[in-house]
Amino acid sequence: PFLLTLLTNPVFVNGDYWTTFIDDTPQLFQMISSQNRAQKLLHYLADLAVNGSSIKGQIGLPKLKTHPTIPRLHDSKGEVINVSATAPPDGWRQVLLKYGPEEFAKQVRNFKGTLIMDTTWRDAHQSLLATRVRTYDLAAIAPTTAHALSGAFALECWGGATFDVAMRFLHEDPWERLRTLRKLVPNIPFQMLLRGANGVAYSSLPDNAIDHFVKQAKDNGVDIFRVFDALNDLEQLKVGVDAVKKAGGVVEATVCYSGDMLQPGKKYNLDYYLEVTDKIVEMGTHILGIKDMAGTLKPSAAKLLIGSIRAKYPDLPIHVHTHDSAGTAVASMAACALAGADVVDVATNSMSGLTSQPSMNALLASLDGQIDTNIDVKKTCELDAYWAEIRLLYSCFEADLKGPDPEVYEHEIPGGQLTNLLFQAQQLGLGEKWAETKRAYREANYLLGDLVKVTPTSKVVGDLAQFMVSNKLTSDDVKRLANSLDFPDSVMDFFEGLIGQPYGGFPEPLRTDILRNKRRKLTVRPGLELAPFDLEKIKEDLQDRFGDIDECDVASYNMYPKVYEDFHKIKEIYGDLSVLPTKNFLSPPQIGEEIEVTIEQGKTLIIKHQAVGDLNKETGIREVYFELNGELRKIPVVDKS
Ligand code: 3PY
Ligand code: ZN
Repeated sequence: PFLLTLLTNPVFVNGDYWTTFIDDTPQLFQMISSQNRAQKLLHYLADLAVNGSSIKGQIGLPKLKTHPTIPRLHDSKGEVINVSATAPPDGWRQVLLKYGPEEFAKQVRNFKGTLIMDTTWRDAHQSLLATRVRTYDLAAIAPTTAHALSGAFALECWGGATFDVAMRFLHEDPWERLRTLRKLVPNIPFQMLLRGANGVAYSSLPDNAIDHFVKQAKDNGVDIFRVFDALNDLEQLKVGVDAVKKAGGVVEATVCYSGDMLQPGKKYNLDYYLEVTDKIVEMGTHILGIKDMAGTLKPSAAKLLIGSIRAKYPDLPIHVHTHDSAGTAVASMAACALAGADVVDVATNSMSGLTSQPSMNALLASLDGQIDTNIDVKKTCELDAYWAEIRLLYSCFEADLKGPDPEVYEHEIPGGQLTNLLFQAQQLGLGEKWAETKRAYREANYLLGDLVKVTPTSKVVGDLAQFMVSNKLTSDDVKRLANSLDFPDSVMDFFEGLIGQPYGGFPEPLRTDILRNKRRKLTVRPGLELAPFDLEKIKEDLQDRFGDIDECDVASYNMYPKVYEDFHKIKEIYGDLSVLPTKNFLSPPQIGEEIEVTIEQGKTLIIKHQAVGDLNKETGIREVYFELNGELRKIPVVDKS
């Protein structure tokens, strides 16, 4: 009866059950949480069978109707490599573990050639598939990857948007992802993207929360930290850099590249980048990162920029990141390699191009005969077969971008955001909406003083652009009406100084007009105004509320308190959803379909979907029938249709 009460409660029916309902109805919540893991998973599958997927951003069903197959790798003699039973060859991680960050960086610099970092596990799917690739599919290919890419500088696999999205939309624990992958890949360094003083959030946290977060990241498997600040605000950057130094990680302090520096009159020109580089070198970094998040670094600019830094700093390892939005990224990364970059970013072919990183094998082919990349081309092609299937498995999250966007040099929208905005415009019918959004983005950027645009400043520009489109405002309108309009929160935050100080200062009188007397005008970094978190107390509170929690939970909570709480509540209802194969996470089970779920090593559930019962018109409930390891189970589900 309890369950029926729960399932027929209007709050539950309306789908709001993991927010207010559980807080207000603890006894029901406890009852559900006591159910066993298998039963909880059945609830998820039953709900999927009756109501379809509720994963945010999903349109339709995966195009791949099977589970992806793990490709076989062959050694140089053509023999199949048993990747699970054979230890992968030693890689750069062994160098790091043996000699530490300084010597690791030195050896990377001394490598005669250019190394690659594969971004497939982080930025590629963040840019193409709304960051939706799950641990399940990463773990499945990890042993093969450890063999195929054993010569790579690193795998980018964590941080950026993946942290938030894992918990918020995939209902899985990002820390568990890190630990799982780490166990499976002992030989290739792991890299993460850290947003300086923001950690992996959208605004500053107290410094001690950043230190705490980075320490957990290092202890759980991250080796190299690409640290950036969205405004190249060095005070903000330093918070992240210092945290990584304290944790003993490899520091890759990064300058963000924005716009095409070759265009005359640009605010961000060669002198600017050299000045930021000088300050980063002064700050102390093992590696210099150059982050071209919109893909506006043309090959000739790449040659000039990398060549100039190389000439000034012969011993500084340089690692370049780009996106292929304009279609020129292979050429640009080849130019970087030839100009003396030590590492460049690429993605596996099936997850490359468009708003993602350039294709790994296209780059290797471009450099063939000129530059050694330490990579076995044949194995990477074998590995890529998996990602061709994964791309289809996650097709329901893909914006339908068909080719390069030559306007990126004008609007300068970062890769991931370009896909997001396109996706939103597609929902509204694309056409003129998309052209309008891009135009407004460009105008918003200039209104804000021509910003370096990357999370979170890109969100400020995007929000202002959408505000202008929906209120039919031109730039002149915004300036004229600034003291009477209600701007989006992110714009207010930016002008207050909560995201840091922009190069060249804030545009006036716009700042004063927009802030009026509603907000302060910060002149120092926001973290200085924040009281340190009481980490012990937070831990105790979380323990009281959620039971078995650790330092990683504390770090998750610090970054995203509400997302963390919701994640926990969903976990109490459905159990650990990360064990479900993706096909069964996203698409309703078919009658007669058998689903194999390994809930822990050696413990596999065989779930067979039998039937969906008729709708009980009084209660709005349907019974869903499964066979669980041969036993019949009946799950009541509210039909939300
Ligand atoms: C992020 O911060 O998530 C980014 O990918 C920035 O490029
Ligand atoms: Zn990127």
